[in-house]
Amino acid sequence: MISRIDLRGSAGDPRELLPRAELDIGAALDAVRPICEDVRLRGTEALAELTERFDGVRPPAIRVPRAELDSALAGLDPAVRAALEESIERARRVHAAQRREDTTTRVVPGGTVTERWVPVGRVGLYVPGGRAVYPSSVVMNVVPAQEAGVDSLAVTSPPQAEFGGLPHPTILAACALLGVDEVYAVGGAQAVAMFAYGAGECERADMVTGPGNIWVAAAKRLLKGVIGIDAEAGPTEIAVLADDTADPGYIAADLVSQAEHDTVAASVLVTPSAELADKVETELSARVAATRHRDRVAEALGGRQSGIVLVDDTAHGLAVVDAYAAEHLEVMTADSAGDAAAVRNAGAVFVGPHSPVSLGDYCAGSNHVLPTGGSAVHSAGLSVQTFLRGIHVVTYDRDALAEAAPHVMALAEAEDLPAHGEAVAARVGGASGGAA
Ligand code: HSO
Ligand code: ZN
Repeated sequence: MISRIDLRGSAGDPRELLPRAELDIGAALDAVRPICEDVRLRGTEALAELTERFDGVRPPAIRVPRAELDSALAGLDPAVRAALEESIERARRVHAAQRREDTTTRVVPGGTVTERWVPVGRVGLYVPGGRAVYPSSVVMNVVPAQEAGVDSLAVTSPPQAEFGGLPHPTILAACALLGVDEVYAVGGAQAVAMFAYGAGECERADMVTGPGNIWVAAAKRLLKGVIGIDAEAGPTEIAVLADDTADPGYIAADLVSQAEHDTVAASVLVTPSAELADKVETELSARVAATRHRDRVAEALGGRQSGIVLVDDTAHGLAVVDAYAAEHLEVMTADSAGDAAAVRNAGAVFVGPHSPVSLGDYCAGSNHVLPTGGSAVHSAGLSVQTFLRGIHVVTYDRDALAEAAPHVMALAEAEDLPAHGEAVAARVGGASGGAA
């Protein structure tokens, strides 16, 4: 059911042997272009028509009334409410600690550079509403934005015909718990355009974040520049680095857990132990047969993006998981902490037998919006930092400028930009002329 890839004795680049599901966002660009243009030109009228066309429902208004948020919260299952509250609280603690202090460096006497961290002014958050209804993702997007100090935060999610044209009630309840009261019933590419250009009651936003389907990803790519975006999220991935000290039952459970997201989700085990590989395979068969979404899971595990990879030893395994750069990496080895510390590329690392990815998905305090598709080699998950800009504030006095002047002038000359030097000479005199 799950393929096996034997890399023992091979020192080459394993990346080609660990293919990933690819999302062809480029092909969707032409389809979303007229939609975004329509929203730009006709605002709420376009939104109403597009919503009717794509979601099969016409909400009474694009903005969800406050009373609907309150009643969704009142109707929320108490156990789910308690879980969301705990998730929010833990995420707040972790993300509050990420907030950086402004730093001032005295470069020379009389010359300083301060890095001032300033939150993005207005952020729009997209929450999917089809098969995947993830109130946990509302938490993971809203908490870092709030902890960064973003003061205008709007959420949008597609209207659901079965809920009278409102977004899913657990999404509304999560917004209410987080104190977000600006919520729209708009989905797809048109939602990204609404944030990029503004429409009716929804003022344009500076940035849009959150996962979405291929149309949402295409609209983000198209409108990037008009509006800031987070990463383009692809199908979820779990890689497990384990040796024969690991529990095969735990590994199988975790591989199945992320495979449940999507038929193109990737579940990869990297191990030097063929015996462990056999045991995990046996455990997988039993688990897949018993799990609710067995068809989806079986397709994901059987897909070319999933597999069990045999390596020479743990060091070789570390090289393989680094090359793969998984969104989620679990380390269950004789020295889990030591091996995890050696990992260079991963969205998040889960250490030891009692830190499964699903804990991180909901309630570890860590963020679950993480780089996929190998982008963990250059990017990190969503954090407070995503919503902050470090502005350099430069303050030099006359003496400090005079001292730097020859260097500015030399470099300005070298770049054939003499007016650059003259701007300094105008203040302090010097070779480029001008009054002192
Ligand atoms: N594993 C997903 C996040 C998620 N899991 C949401 C459950 N709900 C991507 O990191
Ligand atoms: Zn998950």
